Amino acid sequence: MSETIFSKIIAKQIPAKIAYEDERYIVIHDVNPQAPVHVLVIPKRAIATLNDLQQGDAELVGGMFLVAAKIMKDLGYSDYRTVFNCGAGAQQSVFHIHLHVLAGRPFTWPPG
Ligand code: DGP
Repeated sequence: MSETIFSKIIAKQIPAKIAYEDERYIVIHDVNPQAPVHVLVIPKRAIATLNDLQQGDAELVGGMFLVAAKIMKDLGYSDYRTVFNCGAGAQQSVFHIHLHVLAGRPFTWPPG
C-alpha cells in the first residue's frame, strides 16, 4: 500500500509526540486533538482501512484496544471514547488504520 504520514512517523522520518511504543504498535498524540487527551493507537503493520482486514488480523486489532486501555489506565482515565473512522465518508483521512482514544471531557451520544 502507499506510504502515509503514519508510516513516516513509525519510521521516525517525521516527529510525533509518542505516548507508547512496542514492537507492534505506536501511540501518538493527535496533532489536532478533539479532547484534552486524544491519542491514536496505530499498528506498525500498515492496513489501509477496516475493510482491508483479514481473519488473521483479529489479534492485532484486538491488541489495539488492550493498548488503549493500558494508556488510559496509565493516564488515570476510566471513561473515554474510542473511534475507528472507516472510509472518507466517515472522515478517515489517513489510510493506515488507527484507533482514536479521547478522554478528559464529557462525551455526548450520538457522536456528530
Ligand atoms: P482520521 O481522520 O480518522 O483518519 O484521523 C487521522 C488523525 O491523524 C487526525 O485526527 C489528525 C491526525 N494526524 C494527521 N497527521 C498527523 C501528524 O502528522 N501527526 C500527528 N500526531 N497526528 C496527525
